[in-house]
Amino acid sequence: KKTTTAKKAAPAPAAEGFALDVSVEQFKESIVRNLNTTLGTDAEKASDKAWWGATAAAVNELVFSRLSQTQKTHLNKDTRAVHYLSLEFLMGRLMGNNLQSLGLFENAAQALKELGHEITDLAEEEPDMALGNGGLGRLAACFIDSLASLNYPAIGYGIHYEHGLFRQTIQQGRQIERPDSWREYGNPWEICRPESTQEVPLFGYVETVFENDGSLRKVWHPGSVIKGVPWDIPIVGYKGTTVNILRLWESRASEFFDWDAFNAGAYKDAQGEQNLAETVSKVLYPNDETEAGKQLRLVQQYFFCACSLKDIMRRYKRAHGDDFSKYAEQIVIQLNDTHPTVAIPELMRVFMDEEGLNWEDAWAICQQSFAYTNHTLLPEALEKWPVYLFERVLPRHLEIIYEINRRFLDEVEAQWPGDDAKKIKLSLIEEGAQRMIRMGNLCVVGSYKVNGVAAVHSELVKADLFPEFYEMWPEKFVNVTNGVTPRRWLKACNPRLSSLISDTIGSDWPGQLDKLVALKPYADKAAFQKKYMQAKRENKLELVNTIRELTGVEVSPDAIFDVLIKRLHEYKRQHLNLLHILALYRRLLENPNMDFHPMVFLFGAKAAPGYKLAKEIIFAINKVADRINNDPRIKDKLKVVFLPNYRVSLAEKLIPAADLSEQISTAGYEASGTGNMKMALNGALTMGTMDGANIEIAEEAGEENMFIFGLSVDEVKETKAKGYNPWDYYYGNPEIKAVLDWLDTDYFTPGEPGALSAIKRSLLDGGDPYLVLADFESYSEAHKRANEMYKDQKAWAKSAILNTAQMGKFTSDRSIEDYVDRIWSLKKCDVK
Ligand code: CBF
Repeated sequence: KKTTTAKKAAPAPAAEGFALDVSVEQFKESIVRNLNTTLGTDAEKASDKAWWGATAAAVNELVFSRLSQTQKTHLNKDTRAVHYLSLEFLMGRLMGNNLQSLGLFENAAQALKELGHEITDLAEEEPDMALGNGGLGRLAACFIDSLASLNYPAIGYGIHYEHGLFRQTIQQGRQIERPDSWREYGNPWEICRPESTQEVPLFGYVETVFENDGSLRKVWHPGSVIKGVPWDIPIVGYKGTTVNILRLWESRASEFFDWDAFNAGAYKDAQGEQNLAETVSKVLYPNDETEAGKQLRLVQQYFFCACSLKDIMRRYKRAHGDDFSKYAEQIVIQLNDTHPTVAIPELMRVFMDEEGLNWEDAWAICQQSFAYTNHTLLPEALEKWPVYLFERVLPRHLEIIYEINRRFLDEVEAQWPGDDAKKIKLSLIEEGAQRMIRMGNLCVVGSYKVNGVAAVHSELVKADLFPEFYEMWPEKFVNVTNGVTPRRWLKACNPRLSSLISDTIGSDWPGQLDKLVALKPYADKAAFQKKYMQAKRENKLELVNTIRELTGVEVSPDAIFDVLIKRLHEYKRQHLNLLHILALYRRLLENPNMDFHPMVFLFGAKAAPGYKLAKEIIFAINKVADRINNDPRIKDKLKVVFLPNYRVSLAEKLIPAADLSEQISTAGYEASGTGNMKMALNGALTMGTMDGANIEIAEEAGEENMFIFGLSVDEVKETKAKGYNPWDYYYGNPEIKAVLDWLDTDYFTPGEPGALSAIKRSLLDGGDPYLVLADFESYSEAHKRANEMYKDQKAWAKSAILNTAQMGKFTSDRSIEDYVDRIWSLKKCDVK
């Protein structure tokens, strides 16, 4: 659906000094030519989609030459490179980003205008590339942007899913999942590379061959082989001349069609084989922070790891032949969470079974090549695979894991002689009725570095998750705090604020975000405050239109826009926000003239399809929203909006318009968060717990420029250790009791009392595992402070500016430099 452009259009960004020398006229010529030669249409009859496609083709004309130049340079210089293995890359749209990186956004916008089109409208034609669930996948996208922008040789490897994260619609308040067919009509940004196709063995059995010299050799006889076809997405570095690639593997049947089976009348069998192979890259698993545990998921993991390692090996051998002594010098493989762990035994298998290396040499190379990023402490996200499943799908890998484990347990014995409890705890195999492989442990054993994603999280990784491993190898554990690319998350998504910043302090900040600190002296200046708040207001006006178009709800730009956008999960506590909204509603019903600045509560969230309570929370938000938005008694002082189908392109509209950024996870549960960084960068004040990167945001922005509430990490632990009883809060706080009891009535679901009771049940009978009730009062107090402060627009503007000014640390460029210093040891490689 198209979004009407704002009443007052955003200023065209200033022409970039580094821009390619492509004039508006040349851009026009290229677009019109591509309409004709690439899209097979012409300016008179072309649809918006065709105009968008022609513009993409015009951009590609500039990008592809840089891509081949980058590849030639990396090959000639034989550079060390990072290979970022991730099951998820949540890319969003690419047009705006690519144009920004080339410095040509302004010329392209002008060219399209002269051809009768608004670039912002055409941008809506581009489907989001939603090949990820949430934070982890979006982080991977920010990282490959920064790697290219900083001229580091890097490749992202992932899966070319036919269907990305499901499209969410809301029907009668409930989430309905629909397939996401992002490339139904093709994708102009990708290039198929059939010449680099790989074959991936699966299933079968392992034969032990006794050689004449008395040695043993293992031969894996796979039961099936599938093909991996690579699709390359060019990743255009900001300002730089580097264009790296994101290589995504698509699965295909190894023989396109089994003609013999077909001719013999076994049409179904032939078809069946092909279906199986093509299912592998069919769909992204929609579980965020929950292990899926299904055979297909394991096959996906192995498929993309095996293809990627073969690709890495092909490139390595081109430069070094069979001399593997330089492998770990040239290659670093970053495991984005445990999802690609199987790459470790796979590389061992390749070295030993295919390249003839002995165990010691192969293991030494592996241990120096892999590094692992942990993104969560949640037990349900820590992957474990049943041994029987592994044995069926990857019999040779299971043998290798057993041998890694045998040798590792010898080290444990050396460290803690005779301590069997330690061995049981640390073993790569969890014993029990169902024997399981612990992928996290395998990652730690097989990697030379392990990092968490925010300071507090990295400490908890050492202290709570892997304490014994930390004792064994303290130097392995490091922190790299996450970051976000300021090109997408400020420059492109918030042109009003970006122009104001560039006009005030110059235009270097997108590549050097710490330059924003130069805004600090302006935080007190009335004239700057006015312009800053004006930009925010215009962004809010634009969002008002979007909200109306998407939901029909009318909201006022004068209200405080309170934004909670992230995956739906109990630990993220969307229900804490909801209970507080109910409390505000009650207070307003009791006293409609209460001193209260009007608020609009905005939610965006997808729930994993099988996560029942998360879906009930979405339902409850929508039902409460219906009632509140249509209640004339509260005189529009409160509005609640659930925006359907939350995704990157919707985030780009919400973030610039946010006043308050809700970051309200139970302390100790959100590893880092990155939405918190994006919103603070765009001048929203954080309403947050001392969790994940909120802690570092507070260090940078100043606690006085945020609304901090709730139990700290240690207090959460203490509360739980003492024996937390949510009923104490229910009986101890009449407001909590009233709002929870309200959910049992039919006030929000006429004729259906109890339709929203699931939340109350989980909080009381379910023990409130995420301490929602314990934090309620402090959350409510923090909101009172925020509401009060908003009335003083100058004070608010000052804090908002200070947030923007002090977010320099949270650029993903800094994260990448930290990875380079602490883990990757890469050298920049200039591309002429
Ligand atoms: O590190 C990136 C993000 O990853 C998660 O989304 C994840 O999938 N485990 C975490 O939940 C976030 O805290 C983190 O920012």
